[in-house]
Formats: sequence, C-alpha cells, structure tokens
Amino acid sequence: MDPITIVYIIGTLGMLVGIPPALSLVGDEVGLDFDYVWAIPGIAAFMYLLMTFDVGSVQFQGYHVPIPRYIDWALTTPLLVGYTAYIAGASRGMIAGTALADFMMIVFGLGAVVFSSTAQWVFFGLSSACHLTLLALLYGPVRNSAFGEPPSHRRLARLLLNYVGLLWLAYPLVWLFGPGLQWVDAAGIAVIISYLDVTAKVPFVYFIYRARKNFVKVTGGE
Ligand code: RET
Repeated sequence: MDPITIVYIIGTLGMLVGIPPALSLVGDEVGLDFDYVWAIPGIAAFMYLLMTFDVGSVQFQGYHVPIPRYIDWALTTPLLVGYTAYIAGASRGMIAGTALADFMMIVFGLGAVVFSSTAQWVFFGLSSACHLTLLALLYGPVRNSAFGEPPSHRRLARLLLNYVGLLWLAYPLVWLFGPGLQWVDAAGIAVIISYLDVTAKVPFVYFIYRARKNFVKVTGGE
C-alpha cells in the first residue's frame, strides 16, 4: 500500500477518537453551548477518509494537492478559533472577525499551493498576513475579553488560545519547506500535516471535554 494512504488511514482513525467526547457535549447545560464541537473532528474524519481513497486530489507543479484538506481547514479552523474566542467571552463581532481572518488565511493558502512561482509567494504573503491578523485578534481583544469571565472559562480560554497560537505556527513553516522551497517531498508533507491536524483537533476537543466539569459548578452556583 502507498505510504501516503497509510498516513491518511491513521489520520482518519485519529480524528475518530475526537468524536465521542465531542458528541457527549451536545445538549450539555454548562453555561456555554458546545453543540457543534463534534463537527471539528467529524468533518476532518470524513475529509481524511476521502484523502485515503484519493478522492478530490489535483496535481499542481508536481505537487499532489488534496482538496479535501482545504475543505476541512476552511470549515474546521474557523470553528477552532471561533470556539476559542467564544469561550474567552468575546463579542459576536469579534468571534466572527477571528473566524473570517482564519477563513481568508485558508483561502489564500490554497492559492499558495495551486499557483506557481511569484503568484505562489504572493498568496503565501496574503495568507501569512491573515494569520498575523488572527494572532493579533486572539492575543489582543480576545485575550482581554477573558479577564471578565469566570475563572474556569478563563483558564480554558487561555489554554486553547496558546494551543492555537503556538501549534499553528508550524503550518506556514511546513509550507515553506514543502511547496515553497521544495526541500521536503509530498509524502513527507502528508505525514507532517496529518500529525499536526490530529494534534490541532483531538486534544482541543479533549481540553473542552475535561474543563466542562468545572463549568457545571460555576453555573450551578449562580
Ligand atoms: C498555509 C500556507 C500559507 C501561509 C499560512 C498557512 C497557514 C495555515 C494554517 C493552517 C492550520 C490548520 C489547522 C488544521 C487543523 O486540522 C495555508 C499553510 C499562514 C495555520 C489548524
């Protein structure tokens, strides 16, 4: 079997691990609404399954680009940052702002893998500008809004914020060494990204799942 296929099978199984804890949050009355957290590992598991069967891949300049990966990122990364901002007690406008900056980062990021040479670097720059905007929103207004929240919410918000803020820095680096400078081949990139994707999603869900016990106490006392 093709090693990339094996990597995607492991990725699919990894994402499945995040679904039961996320489903257990549906309908929970804990002061915050976590009804759609399941979509984070759920959409990813489905997209990894498509990648396992090589559905929806295209070839650009010798690079195999799995479109399901970008569909996954475009849908689930706004959920990851949106939930982070929501738990931090950010306003609806700020939640939408972080989700939008994130979504644009992914759309421009797709441009950075489908176009060649100069255009590719322009899209890398645009995507990176959105990433920086996202980080500025997260570490500025979103972090500040958490100060007014109950300690259990604040603790979880800080954990998720740093998790997203630090782990996601690896993605543009992977792009640089892969599609950008072509030092790492497509198989190497597939392994690294699959590892990062499962790490970005499954522990994220688990952190919320684990913190929920303390939320019940907070709302119960109000
Ligand atoms: C790209 C390429 C161009 C520059 C930048 C990028 C950033 C991507 C990020 C992706 C995060 C994905 C996650 C997936 C979870 O499953 C598109 C690689 C800045 C930050 C968290």
